[in-house]
Amino acid sequence: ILGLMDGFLKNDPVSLQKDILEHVEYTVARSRFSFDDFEAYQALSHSVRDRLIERWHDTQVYFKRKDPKRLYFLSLEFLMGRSLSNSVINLGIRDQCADALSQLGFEFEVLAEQEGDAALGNGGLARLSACQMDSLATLDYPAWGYGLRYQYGLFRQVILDGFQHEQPDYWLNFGNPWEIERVHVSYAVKFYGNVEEEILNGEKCKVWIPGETVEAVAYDNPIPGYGTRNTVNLRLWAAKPSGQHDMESYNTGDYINAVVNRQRAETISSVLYPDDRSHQGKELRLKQQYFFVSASLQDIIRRFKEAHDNFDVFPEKVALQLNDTHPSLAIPEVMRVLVDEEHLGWNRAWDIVCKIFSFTTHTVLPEGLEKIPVDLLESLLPRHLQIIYDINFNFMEELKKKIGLDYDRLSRMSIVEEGAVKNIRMANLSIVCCHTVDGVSRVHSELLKSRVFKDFYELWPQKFQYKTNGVTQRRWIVVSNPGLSALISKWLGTEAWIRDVDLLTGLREYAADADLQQEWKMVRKVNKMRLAEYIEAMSGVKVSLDAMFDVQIKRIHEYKRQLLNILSIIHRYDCIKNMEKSDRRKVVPRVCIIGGKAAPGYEIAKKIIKLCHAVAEKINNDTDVGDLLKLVFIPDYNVSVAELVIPGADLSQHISTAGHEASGTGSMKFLMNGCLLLATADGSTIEIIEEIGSDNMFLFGAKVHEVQALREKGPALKTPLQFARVVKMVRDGYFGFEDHFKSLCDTVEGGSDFYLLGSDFASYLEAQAAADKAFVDQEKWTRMSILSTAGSGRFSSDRTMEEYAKKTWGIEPCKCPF
Ligand code: 26M
Repeated sequence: ILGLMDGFLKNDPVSLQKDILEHVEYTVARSRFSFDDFEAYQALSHSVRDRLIERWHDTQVYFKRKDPKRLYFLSLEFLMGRSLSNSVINLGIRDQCADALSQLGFEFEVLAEQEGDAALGNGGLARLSACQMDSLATLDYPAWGYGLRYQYGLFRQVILDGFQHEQPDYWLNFGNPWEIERVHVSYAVKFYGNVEEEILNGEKCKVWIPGETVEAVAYDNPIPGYGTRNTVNLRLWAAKPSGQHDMESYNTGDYINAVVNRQRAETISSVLYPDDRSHQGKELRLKQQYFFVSASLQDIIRRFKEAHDNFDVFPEKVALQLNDTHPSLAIPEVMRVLVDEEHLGWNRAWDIVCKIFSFTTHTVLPEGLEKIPVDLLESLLPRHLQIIYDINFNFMEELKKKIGLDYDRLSRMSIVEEGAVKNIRMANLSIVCCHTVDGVSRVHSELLKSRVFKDFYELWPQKFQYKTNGVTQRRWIVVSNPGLSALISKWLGTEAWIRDVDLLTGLREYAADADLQQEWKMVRKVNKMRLAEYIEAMSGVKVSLDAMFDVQIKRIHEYKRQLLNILSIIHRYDCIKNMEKSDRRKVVPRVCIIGGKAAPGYEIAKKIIKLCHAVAEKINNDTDVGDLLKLVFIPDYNVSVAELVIPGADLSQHISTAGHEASGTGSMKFLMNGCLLLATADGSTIEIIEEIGSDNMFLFGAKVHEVQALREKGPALKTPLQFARVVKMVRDGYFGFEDHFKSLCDTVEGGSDFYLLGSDFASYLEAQAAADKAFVDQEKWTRMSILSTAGSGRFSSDRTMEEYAKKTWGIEPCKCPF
């Protein structure tokens, strides 16, 4: 072992500098005497990559030797953001890198800014996967992530004249040092064709004769743990033309067309679907799902077979986690492989399937549940459709024995939805076949049990669990807020909280300490300055550092109620305008910051973005109001923008209509950074209240159990006068574009108001006033801020992953010893 250790790359600044210069010359192919920031970033990244590869390799060899039960985390989306800062911090070489660079005349921070985001996902679900990978690595779990290597990530949002436009995110343009292409790890994935019956050893069996083959090539992304050598793998698949592709056309002499058709295979992994709510039953999306599932399972089964020759131990070695229903074709695929290819027989295969799969759902809304049209599945994956029918037949028979011929209930629970278009209900398939169905917060799980999946809960109560989401404090404090990170370590007298986040509670005893308060305010002020500079650069708006920075950043959705926020900003503006000049001194200055992308086909969400710009235009140019109120929209919100904005926020808003946000994870990032929350009692906020107390945040609005009754009241509901007034201002064209905003106003007036903006408005304004009042008392505010960070430990993804490992996956840490 000592001999091997000698071979390791060294991490002192001199060795790092030597490596960086070598990469400048041999990898980037520039002169070591002259290279720019981007080239320096590339060379540095390659030096870090080398170190990642070493650890990755050792970890994988060790896993192979120990052969523990492994977790395979299947997700169509991972929002990794940037990798450089995160990697050097987890490797423990941040300061050494900075030293090495400064002697070369470069600044680490500046180089880190050169990196573009890896945005292979939409929002909450995708960033959650990324946080969980960081925790799995840090906690030494023998885990693998599997996903798709989209060539185009989530679209770039460009704002022209206040309207959102989408531009392609061709993120691989300048190469990606964080991935390792594995040309030799590739699998054939098949589509289309038909199913034939064969007699094998006197028994009838089904054979799928596919019509098209595409090759899946592996790209490995090492994920380093913090304070451990363990480095796990995130394997993403790219589609490449297969050797067997369309030989027919070659033979008929149409060479050019054959090559062109071959190239078309790559479209499968070309683009991420930018919708995070509707499922439109598109063939390409289904192809993506199966492509990724098939390649991952071939890889997993190959690895298993290298060490074992009996599938009965498969459940002792493999746990498969489905991140929502998107990868749920894995279920019929495992059945197909075990029955048709491994010839285990249906019952033995089914027994295995029931032991290996678990499933987490990330939505509350029944319309968010994924369905696949039977026609589509039949043509693309004919054998899988048969298998799903067989699973459903067995399930229906079993169910009839238990509940009798209750046809309503049988048809609600069926995996197959009958109707004008026949659909496969992917959630029902997942619940039937998984041993555990997890929600992402306590209240989410209650809603699943009492509404969305009530029938299933009554049948299998033991399957339904929840693991409240969490985020990684490595990225969301240490990487994004180094000032606060150092301050926390100083006052706790240790950096151990970076691995053991519950230690943050130790800050509670100093919450009122004048020295900590002073230092805490300083750190926050520096973060606000950085944010203010960014705002000015992006929007030209100058903001005052004395104002309260009030932030709402997340995907734009009606249920997340950005419109409620904008309407209350209009109200605030209107109040200031109508105030006596002398009273204006009492107004707490605010900078309202909104950011987020709307799905390209989501018209109402796009109108909300336009309204935000129209209102901002009016307010920001009103010299009468000046610094008392500003509104800025931050374009192209993504992970790296979040890393800048969150540490600089005083107040953040999480104001979904109660019962609609399954969990919410943005709130946890703000909480860790000492930002106060203004929120409804929804999703994980309910659990945050338990940790930090309701008097350390600003709560408002209807509760989950009140929403139904309020909706039923409908038009009879009294909405406050102020609400009608601000909506009328929009309708009457006070901000221009009245024709454009009419349909937007109609969503909250005239008896519709499905998301209850009107009925929550008065209580929202009260919460806003309470926030203003608290902000005036900076000592009190700072204490609340410290207590927020101190109470954030429970919302670490370390805790979530430990719960999954113990309760759902049955895996144990496997720590690489050197
Ligand atoms: C499905 C089919 C086709 C195209 C896109 C999709 C799709 C992609 C992402 C559907 C939903 C998607 O994400 C849903 C999501 O992000 N849910 C959020 O998950 C978070 C993590 O659990 C929660 O905190 C949020 O409350 C929840 O909205």
